[in-house]
Amino acid sequence: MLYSDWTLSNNEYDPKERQARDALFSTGNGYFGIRGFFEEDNETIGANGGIYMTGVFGMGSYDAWEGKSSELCNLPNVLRVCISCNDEDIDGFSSISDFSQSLDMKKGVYARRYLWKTSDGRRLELCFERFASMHDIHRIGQRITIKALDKIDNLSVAALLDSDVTNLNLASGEPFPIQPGRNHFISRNVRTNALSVTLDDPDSTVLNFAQQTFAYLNGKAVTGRITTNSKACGTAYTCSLNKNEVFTLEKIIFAVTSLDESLNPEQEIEDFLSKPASYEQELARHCSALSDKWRVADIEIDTNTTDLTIVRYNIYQLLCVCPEHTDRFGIGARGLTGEMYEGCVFWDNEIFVLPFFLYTNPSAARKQLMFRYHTLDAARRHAKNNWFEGAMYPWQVDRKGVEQTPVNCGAFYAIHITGDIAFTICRYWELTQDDEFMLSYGAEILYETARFWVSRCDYNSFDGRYHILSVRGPNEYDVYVNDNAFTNMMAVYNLKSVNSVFKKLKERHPDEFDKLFKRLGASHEEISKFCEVADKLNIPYNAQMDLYLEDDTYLIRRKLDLKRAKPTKKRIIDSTLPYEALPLYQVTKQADTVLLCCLFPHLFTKRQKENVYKFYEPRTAHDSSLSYSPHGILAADIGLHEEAYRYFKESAYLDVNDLQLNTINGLHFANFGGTWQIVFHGFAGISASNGKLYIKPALPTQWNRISLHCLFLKQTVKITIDKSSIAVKRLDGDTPLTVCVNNQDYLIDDKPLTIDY
Ligand code: IFM
Repeated sequence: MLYSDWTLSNNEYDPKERQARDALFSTGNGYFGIRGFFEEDNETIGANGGIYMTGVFGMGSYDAWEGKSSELCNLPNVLRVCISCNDEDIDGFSSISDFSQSLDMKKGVYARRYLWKTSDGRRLELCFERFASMHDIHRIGQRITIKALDKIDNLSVAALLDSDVTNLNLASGEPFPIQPGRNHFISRNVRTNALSVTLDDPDSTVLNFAQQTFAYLNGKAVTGRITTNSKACGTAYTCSLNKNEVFTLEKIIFAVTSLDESLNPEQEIEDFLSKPASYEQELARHCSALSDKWRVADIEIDTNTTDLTIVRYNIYQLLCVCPEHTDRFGIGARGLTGEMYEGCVFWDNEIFVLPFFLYTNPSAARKQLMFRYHTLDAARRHAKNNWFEGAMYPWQVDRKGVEQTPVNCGAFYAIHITGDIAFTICRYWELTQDDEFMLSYGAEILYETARFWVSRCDYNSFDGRYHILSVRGPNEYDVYVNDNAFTNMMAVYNLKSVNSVFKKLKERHPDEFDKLFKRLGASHEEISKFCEVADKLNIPYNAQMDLYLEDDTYLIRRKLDLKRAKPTKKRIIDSTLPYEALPLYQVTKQADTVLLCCLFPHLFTKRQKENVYKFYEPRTAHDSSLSYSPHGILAADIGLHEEAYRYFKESAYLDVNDLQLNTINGLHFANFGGTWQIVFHGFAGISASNGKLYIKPALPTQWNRISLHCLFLKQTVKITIDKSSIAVKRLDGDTPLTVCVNNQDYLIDDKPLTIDY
């Protein structure tokens, strides 16, 4: 892989790596996610493309908790192109040379190039580029340039909208060849350059697509002919090319679905078709919209490593996945870049992804939290169906917030997600002071989830403590345990938050607060109960070791020889020991108590954090992509600079190096958010608590300086950190902000301030 400033590229064509690279070179705009697939491929699994839309799910293949599962739907391949040269199809790639593919993250453009030879040795240079518009999210641009390096008598290029696709089903990768998945279209309507399909989901969602194509020979327009069959439509062009002549195809695609807030999708399609689009204009608008996002999101790093580019790559993918246009859909664990986990949303979103948005684009974070509000009824139903009170957020959800984990696969235990959502709601409020959100939505979630915890805790009269039995914490190798410290502390936070949030709301908005209190059927007795359970909830801790324990049995389990259990990159459960064996051992699949120290950096003493890191780090298998970043953050916090940098590398380059061996199934979005967090919370050492911004830098030796923007209390702050000083500048707003460095508070008004550390 090659790294240069804003561009990630690859110059090797390796058929075995191709589908993993398709995921790596994904692009998107929060509405579409488009893998880096070869649009001219009509032969392999890649012929199915790999284009997804946020919230668009078809019928899945197994029984979930409320009926059939759903799965992220692979859309019609709207980028399909059939190219033939002197009657030979360009879709077998064995004879290509000079291959390159690159992602320009500043422009948001994915490009590919290679040379191809006909069987009688005539050569063509083919270049492809595409973007999903950040300006008008319903649009995709595609440009293909074909240059004849020898005379070509007959070049034929058909630009199609093709519904003859199935899901990729790349999880069936072994044994090769990959078996295609389902086709989700129960009916199709094919017209001139327009196509609509109806999905097999319970709502019979309709997706409408249209395209405009423009072709040029050496810059002069060429006329095409309409082509349609029962599944595809498009425009085809033929021409002959002398040596060095160039054929160019430009195409703009437009999509609108019955899930959009559009009153008349058909009319929108007609409007699109009737106004000629321009590729260059769409591209320019897209680049400018993306550059607005980069203005706040970018992190500049002065280093002679490739880290600047890879950090930008991690951030770029977060920008591409965020559905800023809606508050109805959450961000899935693999975003819109693959089908693993059926496209579902997990705690990955709140704990790993959203911190990036909380500090760089709070309104996008609010929309993600609103997704949880819109699915609160599903969480209430989930609690009731499992004989609990209040709202129990399911572990893995589709757009309706319904549990999608296969039945009997542990979702019943994975309840920390409920506390994780409550935690992030409080973080959002603390960072933005968005009282309207808290009064109208957030407080209701906090109250209902607190009710859940009370009904989920058990009181033991022998020790006078509450306990949470039978749970699966972040360490999923503990099939289930009692009193997982992570789960219990999130529950405590959730339970206590009701009292503290309500006090502030009452103070600031007495009338609205009274209405809220009534609406929730709240009572002071119930709130006292929340506090009582929180105060008496057992948090496993060994006083002699000053160590927080993952659960109540971790210390008495056997030691596991990790070298033996994990001799390769493969997960333990995929190589040496079955799931059932693991609760016998002191083995942690992914950061658990370590993560707790990252979420509550001001709660634990330095010694406690060191003890947690030293104890759990050697016992952690990192068999999940969610493991590296918390280790990096905590290592930075306790001054283990080299360890922190090592974990940063694992996290930042995770998909590029296919560290988890499953990038083919989609990129790891929690890890992208985690990488950002290592830089922001770890290396820059920024955290917020009680209305202050804390800065405790821990720059890696390989980095000389970092410079970033963050939003805090509705104001944008620019922070530049070098080896010995911190420069802070407020860029907008007029409220002085408090920044705390080395236990000293500094007031930031409209003058920049430099603080030595
Ligand atoms: O949410 C995670 C979980 O923590 C580990 N397994 C994968 C899930 C989705 O990323």
